[in-house]
Amino acid sequence: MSPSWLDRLSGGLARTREQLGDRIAELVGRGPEVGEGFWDGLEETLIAADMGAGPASAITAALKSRSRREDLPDAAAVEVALVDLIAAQMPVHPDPLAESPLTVLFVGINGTGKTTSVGKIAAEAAGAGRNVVIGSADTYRAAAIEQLRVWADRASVPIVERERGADPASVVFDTLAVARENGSDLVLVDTAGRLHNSADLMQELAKVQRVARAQSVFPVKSLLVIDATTGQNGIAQARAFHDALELDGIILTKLDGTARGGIAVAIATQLGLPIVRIGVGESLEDLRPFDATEFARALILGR
Ligand SMILES: Nc1nc2c(ncn2[C@@H]2O[C@H](COP(=O)(O)OP(=O)(O)OP(=O)(O)O)[C@@H](O)[C@H]2O)c(=O)[nH]1
Ligand SMILES: [Mg+2]
Repeated sequence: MSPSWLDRLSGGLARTREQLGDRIAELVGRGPEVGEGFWDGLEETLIAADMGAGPASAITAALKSRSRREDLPDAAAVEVALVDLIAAQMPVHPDPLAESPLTVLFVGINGTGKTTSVGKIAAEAAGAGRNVVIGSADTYRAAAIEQLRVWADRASVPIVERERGADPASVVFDTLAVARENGSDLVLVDTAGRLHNSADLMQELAKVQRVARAQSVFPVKSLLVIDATTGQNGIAQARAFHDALELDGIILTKLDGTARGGIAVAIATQLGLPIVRIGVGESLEDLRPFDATEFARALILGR
């Protein structure tokens, strides 16, 4: 039997959990007279996991006040309380991808997991009975079109593509025409990776979005795909893309590739945008909706 999502999530977060767990155990092992040193150490540990200074400080302060009010007798009790407090930091949002009908643009810097996310979400949605069409608006590389076609075939979903070098906005135009013909209720558009500090490329993307908004009879959502291994730079990417496009959410991939998976907490608390999906591996089953409590448990307790 293939592992369940919770096993995959827990496995994906193992590197972060080991570091956090080791440091928390070390801190707790110093004895019952928990002093300021303990709290400073905890805060540093959370920052080292990339949760961000603000959330790390808020979580530490809340745990400190809880430990004064209640008796937290041992490491296990501290860990359970920590799970609650980490989860409580992260706002809950409805899943934007649950909306129907819908057009979705996938944007982000190079190599973050845009194309594979389009493929995985197409397969998931088609499996759930939605009428999906994929648009291949990454026209820079022939390989990008090929790669997306493989995913589309696997999901048995139609794909709209044009020759390499074509205007990405024109692919969006064509894709939306096919969606109307097919009576589709979910349009997923892949775009080329681009640096958030390249003004030309950001303008090109804004044009793609304008065409989508003008041509789509469905609401248009723009999701930024962030690679968790880029750490705090992901926050900077999100701010730049949000300025250009007004994002609707984040897909956070490659949490399995880092010991700094706390970046999900920083993103969830600092951007005011929902984390729509998280990725913990390359297979279809490794991209799933984000649940704050599930995530916090897997991060700290591993189950
Ligand atoms: N380990 C791991 N690998 C992932 C995850 N998500 C995506 N990948 C891998 O990351 C690599 C890049 O993914 P793509 O989907 O091609 O990335 P992209 O953003 O479309 O890249 P460009 O189009 O070049 O900008 C692929 O090998 C994916 O399998 C994840 O959650 N974990
Ligand atoms: Mg791609």
